[in-house]
Amino acid sequence: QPPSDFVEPDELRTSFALAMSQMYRNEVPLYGDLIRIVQDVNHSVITAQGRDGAVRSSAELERLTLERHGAIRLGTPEELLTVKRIFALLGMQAVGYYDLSVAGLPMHATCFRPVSTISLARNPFRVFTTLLRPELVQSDNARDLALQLLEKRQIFSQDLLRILDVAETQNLRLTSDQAATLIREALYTFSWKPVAAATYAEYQILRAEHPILADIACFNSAHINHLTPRTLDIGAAQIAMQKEDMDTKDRIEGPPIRACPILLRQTSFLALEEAIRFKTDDAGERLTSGSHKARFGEIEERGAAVTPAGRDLYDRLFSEAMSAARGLSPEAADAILAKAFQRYPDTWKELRQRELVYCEYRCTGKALSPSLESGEISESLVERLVEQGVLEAVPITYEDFLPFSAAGIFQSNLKGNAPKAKLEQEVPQPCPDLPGMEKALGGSVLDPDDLYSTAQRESLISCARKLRA
Ligand code: OOG
Ligand code: NI
Repeated sequence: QPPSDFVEPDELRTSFALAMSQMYRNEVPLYGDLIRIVQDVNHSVITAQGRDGAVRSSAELERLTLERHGAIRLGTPEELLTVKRIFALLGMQAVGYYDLSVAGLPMHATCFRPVSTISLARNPFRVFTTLLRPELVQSDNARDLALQLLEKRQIFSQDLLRILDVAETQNLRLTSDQAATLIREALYTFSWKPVAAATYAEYQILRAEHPILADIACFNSAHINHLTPRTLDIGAAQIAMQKEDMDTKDRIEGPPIRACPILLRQTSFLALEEAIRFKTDDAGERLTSGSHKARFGEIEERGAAVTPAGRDLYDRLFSEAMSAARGLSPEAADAILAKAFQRYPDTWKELRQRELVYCEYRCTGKALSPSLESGEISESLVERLVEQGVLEAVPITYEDFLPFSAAGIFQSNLKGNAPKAKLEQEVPQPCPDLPGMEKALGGSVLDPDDLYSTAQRESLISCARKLRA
């Protein structure tokens, strides 16, 4: 094959994300409503902000319109390895480690996403991918049953496995025919199965232990459980969701409203109760009707990526506010959070000067002024150039997730579903296992901070080159 016949990974990722969005819209019509709401809100924000707002070019608008993240929950290291091979073909790698034991969940996660500035600008499609940690399941009986069910299932088709092998002999590239097969077969893995792979009795044993355990182990797929569009105003989008009678979460996760948005804020509508048929015995000849809750709708607003110092300050203020808010109403919690975050600088200039956020620097075209040499020494050179309008500092978008927000989203979907004693009385002991995740992945997860600081540094190097020329 001449190289030009191969589909570029960035292009394949966009085709895949569009196909997944179409599939999810067919499966969950409320998702279509969510997309409409978010697009209306975004349109109003862009119109109100004009040319100096969050979206300044048609490329930025295209990224925003395409932008989604999804989530899947996997049962075994073998499943994770195959999923990693699928995402590699779409130009997505494992970035970051999320310990969900902080929320009493027997699982940990990573995110598959593109990593280069260019690929992110084209389509930042990401998939939050959780992996079961059987060692954290308390009941021996439930753990053994879950592992037995997982051992028996095959969530990947033979055609999918074949195309992965082919791609790997073609330097991770596919022709357009092969790409179509990959998309079709991979979507099958991520689709909803209305007939469970477990008997109703098995399902109930796992669900009594933990609803997430039943979701992970009882189906012959790693169904996508939400697909999240990005909004420019999550407050307005949440109000619009409520106007359409969507059963929304009672608080927005993440930082409070700020003049300079950082990290991410998320909210969701709660998981739907969906009809499922279960086997009554292992032979599976007779089926019985039941239901299952897994799929929900989520929206998010993304702000600037923060440096380790910025993240430290965020974590400190956040956990301080959340312990003070324990047991209070959502409104009271939000007020406490807003008050705590008065101590988080909220102008881009101060955020930059205190090195709390990452920025991409661009040359504006304005020449260096002769006074440069005699300027204030106390300010950094870069900051002076920004002040003089020679450089423009554009905050880098946060492309990752927050473990406590993820935990909050999980918990909101378990409400009234899990035995209360398990969720509220036990104080979860955080027990991260990054080496375990990396062993399952057969490689390391990338550090998000390395990616952001490299993007910032490279933008400065390229500005320096232009200014010297
Ligand atoms: C994932 C929940 C976390 C997010 O955006 O942090 C999440 C799941 O329920 O599988 O959606
Ligand atoms: Ni999500």
